[in-house]
Amino acid sequence: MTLRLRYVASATRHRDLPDSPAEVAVVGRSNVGKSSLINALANQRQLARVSGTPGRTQLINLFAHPSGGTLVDLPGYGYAAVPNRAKAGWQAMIEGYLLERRGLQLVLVLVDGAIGPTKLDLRMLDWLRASAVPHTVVATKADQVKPSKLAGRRQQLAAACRLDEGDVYWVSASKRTGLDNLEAMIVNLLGSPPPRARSMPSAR
Ligand SMILES: Nc1nc2c(ncn2[C@@H]2O[C@H](COP(=O)(O)OP(=O)(O)O)[C@@H](O)[C@H]2O)c(=O)[nH]1
Ligand SMILES: [Mg+2]
Repeated sequence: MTLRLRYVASATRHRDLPDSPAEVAVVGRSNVGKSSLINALANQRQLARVSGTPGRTQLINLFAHPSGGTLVDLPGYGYAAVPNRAKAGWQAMIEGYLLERRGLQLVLVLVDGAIGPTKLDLRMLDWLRASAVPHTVVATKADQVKPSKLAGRRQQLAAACRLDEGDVYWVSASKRTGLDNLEAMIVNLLGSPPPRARSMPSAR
């Protein structure tokens, strides 16, 4: 299967992005494989730029599906060489997007399958839970785990994320494994009718 995506726009602030009726966002630390996964799902080599230099994708990148739904590649977190002031800026950018973006249906939190969740991944998961932002964990680079270790690693990673094993998607962008289930889930969300209602403070 192929997720039909075309690049639409990039922005530093989510308010500058075009509206979306239904959106799925990809987050994770720099180098976890966000761009590679989007390219693999779309079956295009250069749709989302794959960078050997972590931390370079500093923009919110928006891609559109024929349904009208959209997919977003968020800037990666946790790149040590970035100055604190820039880190704070990125955090505000990502948090603003996650809390305020209308039409957001689901956040895919990418975790390196070979390494397991980092402290920052766990912090992101805690924050998403506490903020009641719908999310799912996707373990990347499954090809880097020895087949004999995979069953144990699946258990460990899910437990570390405080999830059931069956709730974690495992994918390899390079070997193109595990993509069909993920794609079916994404298409289901992008094709779905307009956004979940956001609860607003009641006017008095
Ligand atoms: N072995 C392996 N390497 C991968 C996979 N996905 C991404 N990578 C590599 O991980 C590095 C970071 O990938 P990238 O997609 O740019 O990560 P991003 O910073 O999260 O967008 C690149 O060198 C990729 O080639 C995968 O499924 N398997
Ligand atoms: Mg990237």
